[in-house]
Amino acid sequence: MSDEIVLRGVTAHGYHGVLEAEKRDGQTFVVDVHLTLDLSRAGRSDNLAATVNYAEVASAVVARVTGPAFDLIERLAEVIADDVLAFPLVDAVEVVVHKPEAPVGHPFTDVEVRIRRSSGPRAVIALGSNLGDRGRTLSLAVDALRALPGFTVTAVSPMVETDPVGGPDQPPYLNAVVVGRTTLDPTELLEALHRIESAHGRTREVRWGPRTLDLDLIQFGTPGSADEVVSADDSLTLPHPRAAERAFVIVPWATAEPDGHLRPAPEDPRIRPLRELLDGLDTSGIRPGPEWGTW
Ligand code: PH2
Ligand code: MG
Ligand code: MG
Repeated sequence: MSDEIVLRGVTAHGYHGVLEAEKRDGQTFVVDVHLTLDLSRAGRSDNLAATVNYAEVASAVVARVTGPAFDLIERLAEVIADDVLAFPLVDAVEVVVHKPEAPVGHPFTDVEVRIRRSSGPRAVIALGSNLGDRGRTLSLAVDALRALPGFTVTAVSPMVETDPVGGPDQPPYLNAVVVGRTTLDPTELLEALHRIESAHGRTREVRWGPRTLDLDLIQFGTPGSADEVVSADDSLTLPHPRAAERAFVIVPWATAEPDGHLRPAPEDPRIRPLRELLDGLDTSGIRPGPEWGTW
């Protein structure tokens, strides 16, 4: 897949540079952005939601050029690449920052820095809490995921309140699903999830018992594509072997990612649309939860 959107020559005045005069007077910066993403769905549907709005990309670029000053255009290019990769659907980006008025001390026509970054595979994480201040804990967990180096949150579902499934008698859960892109490998991501759980008082005790915070890695990579990780390993089974049967995972996930797909089990050859899984599930134990950001 090699579709691209190319936005060239976005021009704005900024204050990036090592020299004092550059920070004081500023100069013109010109930025080109090449986005790699699958445009076939937008091409078929004629729907802006199926692609990236290049006007929004231009605004993000201008905000960085005119924003807080960096010494290096390498740094400016890097933060622009991060911002662009945070747009849903973007697989990779090339950012070129030109500084045609740079104080080079000799006649020259242009200097540019060109970097290429890829957003890495997709990862789906299910969040649950049924002890303590559940909504606050889930909110803090999403904040921790947003702050996790090597992980970019691309979608967050609404919270749902759910009857407990399995395990001992226990209070109802709040559940949610976060979808992101990551340059971590699955083991590194799982370790990061465990660290976030521990930071919220999670101790690993009764299986399926009550917990302050549960972060489960549901899927890593896109099912059926080269970056999908399928693993029957005991310490990390991918995709999560029970996710397909759990309305408390599929309901919020399908809201966050209406076009999502899941391979129901590592050995299962059939990749199923979430909508189809949803049709076969009993969702009577799922209710709307509180709004995010009430904490
Ligand atoms: N998690 C479990 C066991 N049961 N039930 C609901 N409703 N939500 C959960 O997140 C949940 C559960 C084990 O992780
Ligand atoms: Mg769990
Ligand atoms: Mg767990």
